[in-house]
Amino acid sequence: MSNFVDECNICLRGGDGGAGCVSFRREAHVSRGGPDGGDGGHGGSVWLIADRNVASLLAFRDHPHRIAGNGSHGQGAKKHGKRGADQLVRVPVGTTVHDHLTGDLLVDLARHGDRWLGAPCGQGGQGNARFLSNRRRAPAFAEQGEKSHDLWYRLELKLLADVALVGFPSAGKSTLISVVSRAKPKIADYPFTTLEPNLGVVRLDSENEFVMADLPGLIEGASEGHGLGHRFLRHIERAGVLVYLLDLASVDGPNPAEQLTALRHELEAYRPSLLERPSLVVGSKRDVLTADDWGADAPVDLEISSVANSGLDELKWRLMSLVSKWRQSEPTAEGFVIHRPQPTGVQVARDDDGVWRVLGREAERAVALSDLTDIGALDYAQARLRKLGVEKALRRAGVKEGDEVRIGTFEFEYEEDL
Ligand SMILES: Nc1nc2c(ncn2[C@@H]2O[C@H](COP(=O)(O)OP(=O)(O)OP(=O)(O)O)[C@@H](O)[C@H]2O)c(=O)[nH]1
Ligand SMILES: [Mg+2]
Repeated sequence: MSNFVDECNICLRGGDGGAGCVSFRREAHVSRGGPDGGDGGHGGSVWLIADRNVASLLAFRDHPHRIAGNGSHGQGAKKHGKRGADQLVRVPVGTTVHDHLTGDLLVDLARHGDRWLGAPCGQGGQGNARFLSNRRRAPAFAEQGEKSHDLWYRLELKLLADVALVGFPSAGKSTLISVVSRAKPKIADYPFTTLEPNLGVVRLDSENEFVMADLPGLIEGASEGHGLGHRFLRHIERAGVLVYLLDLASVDGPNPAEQLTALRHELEAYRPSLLERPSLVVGSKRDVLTADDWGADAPVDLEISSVANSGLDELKWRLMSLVSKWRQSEPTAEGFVIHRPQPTGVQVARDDDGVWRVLGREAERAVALSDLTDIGALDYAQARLRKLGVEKALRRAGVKEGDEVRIGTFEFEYEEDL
C-alpha cells in the first residue's frame, strides 16, 4: 500500500513575553513618587487543534513554522502590556504528535476539537511596581520578558479515504487520481494494473481538501471473491463518498449503464447500506466518447477526461461539497484539552566541563529575566532562588564553597549563605 501514512515536521514557537517597565509616579508636590512600572504582557501560545475539515498534513510540508504573537511591553502608570495572540493550528483528526528526535508519542489528537499546547507562551516580565516592599522603597529594576524557543515535532497521520473510486478495470481510476493529487500509481491499458489501493490528497485551496482512494478494479462477482475479491470492498466501506467511474470509451466491454448496474450490484451484495452512501456517477475518457454518444446508456452526473483535463475542477468541487456534508453529519464527541505535565522543582546536574548546573524553569527564569548588574535586582533574584530551594538542592548535591555554578547563562561562585 502506498501513501497511507502522511508525515511531516513542524516547528512551533510561542510569543515572547513583553518586558516589565521601570517608572515612578509623578506627583505635583513629590519629586519622585512610588514605582508604577506595569508588567509586560504574556506572549501567545501555539495550540494544535484536531479539525475534521482538515484531511492531510500537506499544509506543513513547505511551511512548517507556526509562531504566536509577542506580548507588548509594560508602561508607566501601572499600565500592563497586551497579551500576544494565540496561534491555533488546525490538524486532521487522528494526527499523532511525536518527539522529532526519539519518535516518542507525545499525544494523539483523536477526536474533533482535541487541543494540545504545542508551544507555551513566554511570560511577561514584572514591572518595578511589583518589587515595592518595606525594604525596597524605590526599586529601579524590572524583569525582561521571557523569550520563547523553537520546538520541533514530528506529525503523523494514517490517511483514511473520504472518497473512494469504484469502477471496472481500466476505467481510468489511477489516471484520475494521478492528475488531481500527487499520488503516482502505475497506469496501463491492461486490466488489474492496480493491485493495492493508493491514497492521494486532493487539495483545492488552503481551506479545502479531501483524501481520495484509487482501488483495484471491480468486476462482476467481486463480492463472491472473483477478480481481486472483496478485500477492497472493505476499503470502500470506510469512505464517506463514492465515485462510480464509468468508462465512456468501453466499446468492446459493458456499456456505461451496464457498468453502473454491475458495480452497484457488487456493492449491494457485499453490504446493502453502501448504496445509500452519497455518490457521484462520473463518465471518464470523454475525449474519446461522450455521454451523448451513448444516449440513455450513460446515466452520468458528470463527464471528465483526465487526459484532456476537462471537467476536473467541477468534479473536485462537487466531491468537496459532498465530503463536507458527510463530515458534518458524522457524530462528534466533544474534544478534550490535553495537558502535558510541566516539569517543576529544581534539579542540580553537572555539565560536561564539571561545572554545576541548576535546572528548572522557575530558577532559570529568576535569573534570565533580571538585569543582575542592578544591585536591587540581584538582591531580589537571590531571594527568589532561596525560596525555590536552590541553595538546599546545591548543598544536597554536594556543592562546595568556591565551586562554580551555572543557572541558564548566568555563572557564579558558590558561597555558603548565598
Ligand atoms: N483517452 C483517454 N484515456 C484514458 C483516460 N484516462 C485513462 N485513460 C487510459 O485508460 C487506460 C487505463 O487507465 P488506468 O488509469 O490504469 O485505469 P484503472 O481504472 O486504474 O485500471 P485498473 O487499475 O486496472 O483497475 C490507460 O491506458 C490510460 O491511459 C482519459 O481521460 N482519456
Ligand atoms: Mg488502476
